[in-house]
Amino acid sequence: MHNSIYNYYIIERCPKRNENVLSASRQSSILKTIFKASLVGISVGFPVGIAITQGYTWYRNKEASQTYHLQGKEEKTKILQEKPPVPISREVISPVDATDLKLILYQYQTCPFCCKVRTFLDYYGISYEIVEVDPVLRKEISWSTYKKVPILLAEVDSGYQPLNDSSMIISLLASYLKDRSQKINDLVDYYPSIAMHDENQKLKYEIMNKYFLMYQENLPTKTDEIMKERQWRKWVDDEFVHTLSPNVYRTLDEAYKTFNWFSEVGKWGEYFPTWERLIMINIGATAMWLISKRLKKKHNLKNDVRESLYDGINKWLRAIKKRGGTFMGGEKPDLSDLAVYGVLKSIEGCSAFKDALNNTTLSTWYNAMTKEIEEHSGSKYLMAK
Ligand SMILES: N[C@@H](CCC(=O)N[C@@H](CS)C(=O)NCC(=O)O)C(=O)O
Repeated sequence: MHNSIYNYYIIERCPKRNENVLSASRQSSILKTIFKASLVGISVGFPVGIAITQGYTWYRNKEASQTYHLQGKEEKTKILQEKPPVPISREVISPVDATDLKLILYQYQTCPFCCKVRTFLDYYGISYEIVEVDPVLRKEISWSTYKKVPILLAEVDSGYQPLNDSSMIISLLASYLKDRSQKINDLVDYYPSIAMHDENQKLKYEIMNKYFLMYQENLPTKTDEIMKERQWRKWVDDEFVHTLSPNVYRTLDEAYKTFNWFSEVGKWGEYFPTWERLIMINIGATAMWLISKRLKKKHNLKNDVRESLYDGINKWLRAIKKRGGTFMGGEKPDLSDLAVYGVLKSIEGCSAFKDALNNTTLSTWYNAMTKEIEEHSGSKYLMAK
């Protein structure tokens, strides 16, 4: 494991890891299914169970029809006048920060999406403050209508602009770094959050253009490279990240080891009361071991889930080889390199990661990436404003 002066190497998983890869609606439907099954089996008997199930389905359909008219509605993230009164957990100060950005990252240290954002910030040598969110109570983000992490709060002229979703955060900041005449709060308008229904008719908000950089007049010439970068970033979110959970919670023993490692590197002992930490480890490990079996099916992973992990890594490495150069971006990492690295970093202490190093040729690219990030190589490309 790598150490660094900034401590950004700490890799954990989301304590509520199910929510990385499983939509909130899917999760609650799994829990409700378990709950319904217990009701049927344990106490009330088969006919009553069917009645409850039917009633529940009717209720869900009714609920869905009530939200249906919201389809297409845009949710605006408003600028906050005041900084939320939440204590900062720690600061990451970069001596090479060439930007004027003032950022607070609300995160779970172990969440792959949060790791992705930190990887981006660290590569470009941008300083930021961190608020570690309590994954059980989430009171640190009670000021936000968006209930997931990461959330990045950027100080702007008129207050504090919340930015939601890791890929949107990265695209927006990358657009800003390319042309700093653009204002953060203006750039937000290019990434509207639109209401739509998922496969379970549950209302959710989808962020438009989240893999797109806003170039304005300075359109890039190498459009094929831009498109490739975009596709790989989407692959990370849509496919690759889904191979992680079933791999780190493969057996109950592995799930416990993973959660204990999260607790250790995430300093849960410091941030959360003992009872909460024990709940997070015990319930978390057991629940995720169970849920990861469903995730394995949902995302069509191979029977031996390690094979799916290696397949994903090999697909990525083959594409780099085909392109030529050390990174997908050639001689320097692009946003897709940072995305793949970010999510892999989040399993660095798990046996799945060690197995991946032993069974693929990942280490060459991974070590080169670690060096780039620890040296904040991206800061070379940023000029002082
Ligand atoms: N698409 C989002 C996904 C973020 C996400 O699912 N985050 C998880 C943690 S890893 C979360 O906050 N889930 C809600 C919860 O923990 O209550 C992104 O890329 O930022």
